Amino acid sequence: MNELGHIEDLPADYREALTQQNLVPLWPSLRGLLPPGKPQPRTRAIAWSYLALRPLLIKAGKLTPIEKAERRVLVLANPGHGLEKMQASAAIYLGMQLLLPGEWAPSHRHTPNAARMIVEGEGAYTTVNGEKCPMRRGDLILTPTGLWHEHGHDGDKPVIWLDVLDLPLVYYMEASYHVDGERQAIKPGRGESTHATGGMVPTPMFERSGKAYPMLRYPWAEARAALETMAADQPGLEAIQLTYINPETGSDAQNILGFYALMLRPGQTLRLPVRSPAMVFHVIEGAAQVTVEEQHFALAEADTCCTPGYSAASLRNPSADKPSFLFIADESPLHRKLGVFENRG
Ligand code: 1HN
Repeated sequence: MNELGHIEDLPADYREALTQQNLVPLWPSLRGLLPPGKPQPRTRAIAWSYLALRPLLIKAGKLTPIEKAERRVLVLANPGHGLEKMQASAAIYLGMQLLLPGEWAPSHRHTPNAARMIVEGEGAYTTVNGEKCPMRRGDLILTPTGLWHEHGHDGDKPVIWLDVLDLPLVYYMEASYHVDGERQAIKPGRGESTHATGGMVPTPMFERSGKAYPMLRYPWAEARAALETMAADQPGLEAIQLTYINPETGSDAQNILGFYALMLRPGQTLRLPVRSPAMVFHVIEGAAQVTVEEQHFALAEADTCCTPGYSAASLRNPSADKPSFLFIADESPLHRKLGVFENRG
């Protein structure tokens, strides 16, 4: 039942005749294409230590001037895909980017969607379509598909952030390209201050903004406060989680990847449902032990890990007295739109 013919079962001259006509027999590959019961992901559960990568990123700052690099990034590559593929999962790219005081990463726009989770430092900012977004630890800043973006740094210490892009998917679709631009003029107006009031959106002259991406910066101070309120309000609640959304539509903040903030109470263990999308966990504050099937990862602050889809994972906060806070990215908006999303409980 599980064994179909091998390519070698076919006569060599027949195989050669097929190749000559650009034809391939399906049956020797059918079980690999459609494995029984569940996919066999290339994506491996893997963790990247911030303590280990930070000196290498700082060294990149000495080895390569920003003018030569344009974006100075060490990619968090999943060996299951091959490091050269530079992907964390089928659809997720992760990179740690360094900007030094006074540096400038010039303006461009591209088809893949990007989001940044700020890990370290003060004084840097990203300008997205003219909107100046200060970068502070734990902030989530979106640079959705097609929007101009550039990074600057007025502070006096290195700034480091985690880039999360849907690049592997957009590249696979042969839809990935970029356009270079001029330095952007800063426009007045800050989406996060006008859209961050829960349940309300601006309607100047009774009309909504009509922007596809009205909110570009999600300040950590507000997300953290909302998680703490949720935890205090519902002492029996297990998963203290918020989803980053587009406040105009209530949909996910971006079209392809989903973003979430999660709080673990002191000592809490949270079993996650087995779902089809791959996930990324990044520790904003505190620590987290991630168990995926038989593997264990002890994540410290600023560490990042990813888990393949269809895997059983649980999260534990090892601290007896401090909550921990995680940033999560996943592929669920993509899976839902494609109709392949599954939650197996
Ligand atoms: C990009 O444009 C940025 O703008 C960061 O900071 C990482 C990785 C791949 C392709 C484009 C940025 C990127 C990227």
